[in-house]
Parts: sequence; C-alpha cells; structure tokens
Amino acid sequence: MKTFKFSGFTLVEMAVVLVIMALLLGGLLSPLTAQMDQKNYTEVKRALESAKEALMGYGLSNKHLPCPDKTAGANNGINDRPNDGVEDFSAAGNCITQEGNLPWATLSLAERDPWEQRFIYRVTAAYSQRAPLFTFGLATNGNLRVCNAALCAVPRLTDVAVAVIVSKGKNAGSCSTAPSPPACADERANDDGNNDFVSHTPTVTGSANGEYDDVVVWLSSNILINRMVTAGQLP
Ligand SMILES: [Ca+2]
Ligand SMILES: [Ca+2]
Ligand SMILES: [Ca+2]
Repeated sequence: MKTFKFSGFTLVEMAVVLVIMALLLGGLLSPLTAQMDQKNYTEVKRALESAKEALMGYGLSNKHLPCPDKTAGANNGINDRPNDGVEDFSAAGNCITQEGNLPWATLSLAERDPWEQRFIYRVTAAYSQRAPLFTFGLATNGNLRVCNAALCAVPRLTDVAVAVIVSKGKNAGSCSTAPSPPACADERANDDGNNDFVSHTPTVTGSANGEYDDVVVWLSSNILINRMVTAGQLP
C-alpha cells in the first residue's frame, strides 16, 4: 500500500497564495475606496452649498457678511480668538483678517469637511465691515476672483465674488505646501491669502498645474444684492 506524506507548503507555493490573496483584496478594496471618495465629495458639496445659504441668511439678517475666524494669533476675547469658529472683528468694525476659517460656530455649521479639515473662508472687506463703519450698498461689487487656473486669466468664473469657501479635498492640502512645488499651483492659489481662487475638476499629479482636488463655492455680489433687495433690506 502506498503511503502519502504531508510535507507542508513550499516557499514558492506560499508566495503564489499570497500574491493571489493580494490581488483579490486589491480588487475588492479599490471599488470600496472609490465609493468612499464619491460619498465624501457628495457630502462636501452639500456642506458647501449649506454654508453658502447660511452666509446669505446671515447677510439678510445682519446687513453684512460674517468675518472669518482667525487661524493664528493671541486670544484677545470672544471676537478676537483663533480657531474657535466665532467670527473675529475689531471695535472699529473691521475684520481681524479677511481670510481664515469659515466661522462655523457663528453660522451653526459643521466645523470640518469629511477629511477632518476646517473650511477656508475669504470675504470682501466692504461686505464684512459693520457699525460704526458703513455697510455695502447696491453699487458695491465683490472683489474676489475665481479662475480656471492659478494664472487667473480671462475668461474667469467670477470677478465679483464677495465670499469664497474652500474644502482642500481628499489630499487635505498636502499638495499646497513645500516640498510639493512646482506641481501644485492651482491648489496653492486656494490658501495663499489673496483675492484669487481656482476651481476646476480634479486633476492628478503630473498635470500642467499639478494635483488638484479642492472643492470651491462662492457667493457673487449680484446674487446677494438681489436677495437683499427682494427681502427689502436694500437699498
Ligand atoms: Ca474666532
Ligand atoms: Ca486639495
Ligand atoms: Ca488665492
């Protein structure tokens, strides 16, 4: 009678099994990741639209827009304190800064996007100043521009935004800081503290202006003024 002797798996057999398992797992995980990304982007777009509505609501009841919540600096009290979600302004009626966190507590919104980052918010000074300063009127235009690329050439998406809100997307801003340049011009445009922003569909590393996965919404002065006139708040 013939006897069989079990001698275990050889290294080669183990390697083959591991490769097969890795392929199977990879095949299962990549659709899951894609699904998760899609869910997060749907969620962040909804959050940004709500934020825009909240800005308009705040504008209608206060006749000016909220100031950003500053991201650094000393704690000087309730309306001059960093990273607490409350808008920061001076007794003179100016914002402490025109770009910072979306003031989530002032607006009763979520603090962070699906990737655990706070939203960036910039507002036109003429629209965020309040008493004792004059607030804006029918002829006051926004001065924020949203463009297709960092160069901000015409045609632009808008020249007259009064407020811009940015989510840094899945890369959570990792493309915006050194040592990533020169690959990230469009992402950098969205957190460099000036009046120009970039909005376009996502691009990958190696594209002309580099990786881009930010989500940007803006409020134009035309829309805000129209709403305020309709509500009897202007002129
Ligand atoms: Ca604050
Ligand atoms: Ca990004
Ligand atoms: Ca900018």
